[in-house]
Amino acid sequence: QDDDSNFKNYKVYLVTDSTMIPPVKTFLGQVEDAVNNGATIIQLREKTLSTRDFIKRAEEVHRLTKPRGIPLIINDRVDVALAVDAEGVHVGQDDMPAKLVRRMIGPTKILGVTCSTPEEAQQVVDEDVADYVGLGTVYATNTKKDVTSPDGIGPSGIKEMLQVLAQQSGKRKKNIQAVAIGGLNQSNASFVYNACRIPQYSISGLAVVSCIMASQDAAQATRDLVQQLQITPLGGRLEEIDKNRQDSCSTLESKLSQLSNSHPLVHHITNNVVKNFSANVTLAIGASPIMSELPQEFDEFASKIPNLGLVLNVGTPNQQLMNVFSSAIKAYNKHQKPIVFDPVACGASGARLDATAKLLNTGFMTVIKGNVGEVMSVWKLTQGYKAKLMVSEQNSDEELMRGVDSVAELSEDQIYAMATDICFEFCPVLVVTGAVNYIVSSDGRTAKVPGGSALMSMVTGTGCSLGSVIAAFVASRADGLQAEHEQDDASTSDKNKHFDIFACVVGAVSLYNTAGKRAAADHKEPGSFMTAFIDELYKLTHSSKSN
Ligand code: 3NM
Ligand code: MG
Repeated sequence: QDDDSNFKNYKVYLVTDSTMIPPVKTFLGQVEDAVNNGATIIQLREKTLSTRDFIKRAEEVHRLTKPRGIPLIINDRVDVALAVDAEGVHVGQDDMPAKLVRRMIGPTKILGVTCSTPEEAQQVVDEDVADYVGLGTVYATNTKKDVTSPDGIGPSGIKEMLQVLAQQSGKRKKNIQAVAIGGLNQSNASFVYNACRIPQYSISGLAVVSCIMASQDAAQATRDLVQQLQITPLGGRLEEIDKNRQDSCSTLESKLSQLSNSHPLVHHITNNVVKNFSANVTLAIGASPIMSELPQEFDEFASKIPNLGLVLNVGTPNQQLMNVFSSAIKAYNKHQKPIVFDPVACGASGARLDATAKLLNTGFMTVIKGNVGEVMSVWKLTQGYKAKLMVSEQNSDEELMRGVDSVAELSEDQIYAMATDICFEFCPVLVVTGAVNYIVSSDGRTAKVPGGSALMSMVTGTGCSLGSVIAAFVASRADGLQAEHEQDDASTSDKNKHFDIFACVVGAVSLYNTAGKRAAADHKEPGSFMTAFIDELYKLTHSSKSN
């Protein structure tokens, strides 16, 4: 019963790639830094080495892993694995069939199989020879070119496969472990690790390539990843939520000084109607706007500009813009810079909802912001994997929505329930805008911020430009989504990046609506309200300065 291989630690799974080592670093140096700083299992993946060089490299890596009790898995090449007596083999769907590999390596070596669909996962369950599966591609990646789903399948796609694995229990000799792979890094690790679970089954770890192998500091990169995987969410189920825990006034004050000290740059890919207004709002709060839809410069922006955030607003969609959105998501994810996603009118048509789903699975969104109608549409996308549950099982969320004929009828509890589902699947922090604004985080925190003024809905752009302010606040953190350990005292338990993002978002929403309220005090018509609103944003963000 106690099969040894089931007790391997898959939590921090490094897959190597010798083609992306930064200059002055060495392949073995990167691997050594990883195994000395928390990597729990190593897969040697070489696509171009000669057999002789592959074996030499495998021996070198094995000398690093074996004394530390870290398993070495060889990708694809059963012969190389046997030659160096590695601890296991990993095969993809085009490689040697798992059954044959098992026959060749014997019963005790570790065997892993890549799966991208529930059908492939089902086959692994039925064959009953693998110890673990690598599930992907979670988010779009440049590391592997020939993946089955280049856009990514997102946590929901992973959960569909977990559903299949969950049905194995009792039928198999040993439980199959699962790791998620594709586009994962320090900025999304804790989110994805916690999002890729269903009540009966959780992933055991994350597999990464570039965020360690291509890092200038592989040791720190590994420690950051380990730290992110230690974050456990507070629970986040509705009944456990303390609905008013966050004090939005004190949050705003501390976040305002962060904002004015950092001069964030907000890159907008937004709709044609609001570009000018969003740029003015961004300037008013002391941040800088940049408008670009040229994918060729996104990577340069994201890699070089500090305190950078992206507003991705799909309000005036077109075919070409979809590619622009995808490129931006990939670049900002790669460099771990924040994205505020605004799914404007995403429920307007089936095509728009499909496009929204595609973007949400292409990469990790730091914050999603929408009105109740948009949030309801995004919520529908979270129900995908549940549709595959057996009919006999109760679907409490369907229960939740039954009887709701219009958005206006949603109760506060229903809004929190939808928001929580979305935060478990698509983003660490969600903002639901309206007469009352709800901010919900995947770690279970929530805040409620009163709306500014009814006049705000009379000025086009006041909805969308909240995205600019949120992006500025989130980007004002010292270094985007990275380097949290440098600002925070290591002794506190609040090392949760999501918490800090949450606080930034609460600050942004508070500022925005306070400005709206102040502007409405003296201006009762939309035109003068609009200019007064910009003035109030300016005053609120510049008054505390001592110049
Ligand atoms: N397999 P990175 S994606 C090796 O989907 C591999 O099966 C994948 O690299 C799959 O962490 C992938 O740099 C590469 O995004 C993942
Ligand atoms: Mg392969």
